[in-house]
Amino acid sequence: MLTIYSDDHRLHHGRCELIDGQLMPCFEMPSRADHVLERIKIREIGPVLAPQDFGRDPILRVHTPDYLTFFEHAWQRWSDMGHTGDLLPFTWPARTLRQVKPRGLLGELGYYSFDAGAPITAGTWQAAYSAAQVALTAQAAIQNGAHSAFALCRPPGHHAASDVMGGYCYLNNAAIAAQAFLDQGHDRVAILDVDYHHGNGTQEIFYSRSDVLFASIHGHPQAEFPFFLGYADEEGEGEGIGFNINYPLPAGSDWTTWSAALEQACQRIEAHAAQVLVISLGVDTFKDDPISQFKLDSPDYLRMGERIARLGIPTLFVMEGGYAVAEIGINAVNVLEGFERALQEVHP
Ligand code: Q9C
Ligand code: ZN
Repeated sequence: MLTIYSDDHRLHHGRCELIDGQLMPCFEMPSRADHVLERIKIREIGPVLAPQDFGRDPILRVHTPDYLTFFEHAWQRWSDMGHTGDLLPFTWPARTLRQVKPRGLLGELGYYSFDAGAPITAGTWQAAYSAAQVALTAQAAIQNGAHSAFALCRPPGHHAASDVMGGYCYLNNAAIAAQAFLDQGHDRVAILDVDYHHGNGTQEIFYSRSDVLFASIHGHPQAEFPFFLGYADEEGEGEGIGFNINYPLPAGSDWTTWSAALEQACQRIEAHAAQVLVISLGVDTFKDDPISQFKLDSPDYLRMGERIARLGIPTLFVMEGGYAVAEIGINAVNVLEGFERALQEVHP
């Protein structure tokens, strides 16, 4: 399987996030991608190529122009004000407040974010832009006939909505790739989000549409980030009714519970007759993940890949979360290896 990877991810390295009343080093760190890349090479998964540059247009198919412009220039504005530390929001237009965009940088940042988990540093725009190009380049490989490809994106994307950042995410790499498939002639795409956290951004982007089926298996939002989206009764709206499907699971869920949801999601994807599949591949479902509460073990990721392969649909894997850095490579690449192994069983 082809992997697309850019060193530009290193340009994004947020300093701190607030945990337990303390500023802790960001869990979403550059070494995550390094470990996945290293494992790709050790296991000889296939070639690793740099992304092409498809420009801003395919990103603008998913994100609003004002959001993109704000994000691109936010660091320069911050640094022009004399700041050197990470740019982080601290006031959001929650209930009781108006959804009106202010003029100053921090007001605009609050308007364009939903939490303080997405720091903007000097290189964040370039890293996120390149991650989107990584996804688009892997998408192009499938469009040109590959059965699968792996977009080793960092920063991740699935919490980013059309004009909102948060949850370590800025540009929704999986959504941008899914939209590119539609724009290049496909009619029915499915996105299966297996990250531990609900893909609230992806859900928002496609919520009123029937061309993209969105299915997500995740920690129940009653008790888990992002808290305010991801319930089972969110089924889509308008044309999109029936094309959004959430599988919220309780803390402590293991492979038995998790794989039952995967089975249901796979059957729904088959019913959609998806021509192409995008996997939002988070491995923060791992038992030793430092910020998550599921109990998947490393061999379970092989089975996950096998089940996905049995759908028989061209599949784009897009890297999302996973914070047990020592095991992130094994777990993510196990999904790819399980996928390829199942294919070899069908076509030896
Ligand atoms: N700072 C992804 O896995 N946790 N995002 C907030 C307090 C946020 C996870 C903890 C978790 C975001 C892509
Ligand atoms: Zn996650």
